[in-house]
Amino acid sequence: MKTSESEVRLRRLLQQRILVLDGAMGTMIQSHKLSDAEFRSDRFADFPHELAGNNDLLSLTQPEVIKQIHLAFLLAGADIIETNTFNSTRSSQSDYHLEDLAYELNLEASKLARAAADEITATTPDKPRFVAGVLGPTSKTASLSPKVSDPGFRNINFDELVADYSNSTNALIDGGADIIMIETAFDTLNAKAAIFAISECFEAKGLTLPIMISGTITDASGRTLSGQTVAAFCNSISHAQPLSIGFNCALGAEQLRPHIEETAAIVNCYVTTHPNAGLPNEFGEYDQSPSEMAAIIADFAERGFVNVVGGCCGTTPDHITAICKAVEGVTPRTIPQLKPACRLAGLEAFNIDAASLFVNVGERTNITGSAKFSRLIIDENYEEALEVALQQVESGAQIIDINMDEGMLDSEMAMKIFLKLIASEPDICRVPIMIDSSKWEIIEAGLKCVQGKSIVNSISLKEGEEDFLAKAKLCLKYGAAIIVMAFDEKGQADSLEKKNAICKRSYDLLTQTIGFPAEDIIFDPNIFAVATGIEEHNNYAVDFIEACRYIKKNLPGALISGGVSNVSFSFRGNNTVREAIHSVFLYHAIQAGLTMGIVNAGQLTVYDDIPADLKKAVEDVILNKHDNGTENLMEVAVNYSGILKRKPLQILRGETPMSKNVWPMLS
Ligand code: THG
Repeated sequence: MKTSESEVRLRRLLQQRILVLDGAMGTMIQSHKLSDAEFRSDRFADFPHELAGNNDLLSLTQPEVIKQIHLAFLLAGADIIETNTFNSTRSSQSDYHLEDLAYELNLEASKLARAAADEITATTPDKPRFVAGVLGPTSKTASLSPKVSDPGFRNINFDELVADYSNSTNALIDGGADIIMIETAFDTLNAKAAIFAISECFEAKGLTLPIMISGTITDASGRTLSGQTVAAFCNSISHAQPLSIGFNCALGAEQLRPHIEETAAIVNCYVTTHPNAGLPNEFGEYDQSPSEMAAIIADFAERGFVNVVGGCCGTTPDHITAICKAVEGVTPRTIPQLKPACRLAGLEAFNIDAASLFVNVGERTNITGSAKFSRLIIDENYEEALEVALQQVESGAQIIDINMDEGMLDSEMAMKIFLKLIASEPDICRVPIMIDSSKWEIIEAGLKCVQGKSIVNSISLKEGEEDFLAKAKLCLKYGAAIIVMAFDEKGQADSLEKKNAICKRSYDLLTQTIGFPAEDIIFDPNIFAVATGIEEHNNYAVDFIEACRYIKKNLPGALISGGVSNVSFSFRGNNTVREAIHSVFLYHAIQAGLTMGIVNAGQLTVYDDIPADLKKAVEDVILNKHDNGTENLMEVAVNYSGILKRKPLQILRGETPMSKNVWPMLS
């Protein structure tokens, strides 16, 4: 796809200096004190609804006013001006019954800004000016319920937002914008819909523009309206590969300081901030003076936090002039080299890197893996089903796997309902979600309900390369990591050779054909049951463990997962023995490179607590040491039908580096 000339110019400038955005459109419009008749002009003179306050409409009815405001900010020194389109989505314009104007509003606003920028660039060709086409947050939130009594309710969904943002983005591009800016994002799911729409528009038009994303933090807790921390927000939108990430609006520059400082340290793109002119006063106005605001911004610049600065509510051309002076000659922040990591998020960020400890994924919210959960979902007892999820998190699950695959159920509906309900439970949704289904439709429906960065469980080469890569590309657009099963056109890999070959083929296709980041690929080389009495199954655990070693060594950056409870299926009914099998299996698989396991988070037995005779019998089976391992384990197992001593998983979590062999030291 084509990179625009203006992007090349913009990126060159960003390496040289701190760039300046414009200030508030709204404040400037207010100062014109336009009458209702002026808002309407001839075209909307007889429109039967109130239009005063619809600032975006002025791009059509008072284009000169808007252009003059752009010119004033450009003359004040702004390098980048923002289109007057903050509310030009269908969803926001529907408040004025003008949703059908959305395309035209974006188009004309983009043209106006383009004309103003070009006019000033012509006078100072050494200082080119840029137009950022603004996509606002809309007046609705896709991950929050507007009804306190109905937490699963939403007044907008992902698909509606994508359609809305596509329409706006196309118009902004058609009008000549250099940049697309997702601004004042307060619900990350809305922002993710915008990212999805933008990438579809770019594909359709065969071009790309730089994307700037600016979130907003609305209260002192330092979280977005939808409850995410700064780091979680950054992880959840990084798949846009934005030119910049930053924060604007809300509480003013000083209040943004810790968040901008944090952002500067954790994102590998440019950092922006365009705060309000201080905290609002008792009349809801912003009265921080240009010099006061510029002093704070100057400090951000000198500390190396920022690459682009500007103003939001209450800022005037005088503020922009002062900000330009404040950052002139100050070295822009250098983009840090981040270590490779799988950066997931719920309400909080969860990063997995080479130094991470073994990661527990809760398995109990699986309708095929738990009779209890299945009954609750079929009975539509979602309240208690949420308890199951909460228990997993409280017992140490750092991610929860959710599976609703069940023939008797509308699984897609159940997945959507459950994920929306989870989104209202901060004690659950602080962790990332693993969306588990054998049906792509269910996975995709799930992806449209989560604001964080999730894991898709799973995709594979089962239906061929084309289908595999199409799904992987969609995961990139939704912003999800992926579990790739060792499964190809011929079936599930049941030998080490097949596991290795399929994982290698999948890795090469993903990384080389579509540039999928290796850190977001999680291989699952199939954990099958051992000790089944069938001789061909005896080496299954060994093959899995050896496949882990192979992936770790040969597929750099990729992670490894598996459904641990599968391995002990033949001992169903004897939990003591099953837990011992899991513990021994994990002990060896983690050393071989296993990153994470889908486990019963509340019930992992400590390796050292397993009685010696049981441990030996289990180890012989797991490592397939001799032909009569299964018979031997069955004999030993009859002595262990009780409960083994358990330790809270938190202890395990703190002390199990994937890379190191510390399990025996735990007891
Ligand atoms: N790989 C990937 N995803 C997976 C699996 C995998 N998802 C599903 C499954 N396998 C992992 N999850 C479970 C969940 C529960 C059990 C096994 C695997 C389980 N359940 C008990 C049983 O069936 O005996 C519980 C019975 C009950 O409580 O009702 O063993 O391999 N990528």
